[in-house]
Amino acid sequence: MKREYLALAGVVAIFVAGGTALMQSGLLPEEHAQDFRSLESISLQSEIRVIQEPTKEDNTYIYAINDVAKQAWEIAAGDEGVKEILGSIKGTAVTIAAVQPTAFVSPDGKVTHSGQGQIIITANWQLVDGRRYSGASFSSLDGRAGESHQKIWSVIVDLDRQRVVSVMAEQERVMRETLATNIVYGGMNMYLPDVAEARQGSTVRWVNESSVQHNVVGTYTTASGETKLDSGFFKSEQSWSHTFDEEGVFDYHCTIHSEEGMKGRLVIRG
Ligand SMILES: [Cu+2]
Repeated sequence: MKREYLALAGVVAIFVAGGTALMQSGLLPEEHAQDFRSLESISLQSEIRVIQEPTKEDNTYIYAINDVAKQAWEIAAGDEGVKEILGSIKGTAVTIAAVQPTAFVSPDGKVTHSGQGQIIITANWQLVDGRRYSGASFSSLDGRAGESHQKIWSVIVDLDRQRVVSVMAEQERVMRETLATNIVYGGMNMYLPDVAEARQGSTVRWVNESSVQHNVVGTYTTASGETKLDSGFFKSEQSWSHTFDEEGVFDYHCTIHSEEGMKGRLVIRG
C-alpha cells in the first residue's frame, strides 16, 4: 500500500511542479492538474523520499520527491516562520510535501534542477457537531453535522542562499455536510468523514461534492489478503460505490490531491 501511495504521490508531485507557474493566475493548482499530463514524456527524477511517517503521537507525514527537494525541506524546517506554522497546527493531520525542484535527467544521465524549492504544508482536521472528530461508526454519525477543515501553506526556498524566501498561506477551506450512513463526501482536497467504521457487507458510496474530479485509490486489507481498489476519476455530483464483504481496513487516497493529505480510512467490522 505504502509503495503504491508513494509512487502515485510522485506523479502528483510532477503535476504540481508543472502547475506551479500557473498558481499566480488565481486558480487553484488542482484545477490545473490535468493540463500537465504532457510532462510525463520528460524524463524526471522522482524517487520519493519518506522523511517521516505519521505516528499516534505526531500525525505528520513528510516526504520529498527527490534528494534536492529533501534539502529544500531541511532548509525550511530550520526557518522560524515555518516552525511557527507547525506549532500552530499541532494535533491536526499534517502532510508536508517537498515538491520542488523537479530534477530532470538529460539523455547523457546528468541531473539538473532549478535553484528554487517548494514545500506544501497542509493541516487537516474534522469536527462532528462542533467537536474534534477522529473516527466513529457510520451509524453513530448519521444525521450529525460534519465539518472538514484544511489549511495550506506554500513555502518557497532559495537553494543557493539556503533560506526561505516566501511563505504563502491559502485561505482555510471548510466543507460542511450532514453525515449519512455509508456515505463519504469528497470535497476540495478532503474526504468527510476521513475515518469511519462500516458493518461487514455494507456498500459504501463516495460522492463528489466539489467542482474538480477526484478518485478513490487504495488497498483493502482483510484476513484473505490485499485487494487494490481504484474508482477511476469521478466528476462533480457523481459517485462511486463498493461493497465490503469482509472485515478489514480500506486505506485510500485521491491520487491527484494526496500532497494535500486527501486520504481516508474505512474500517469494516463484523
Ligand atoms: Cu482529489
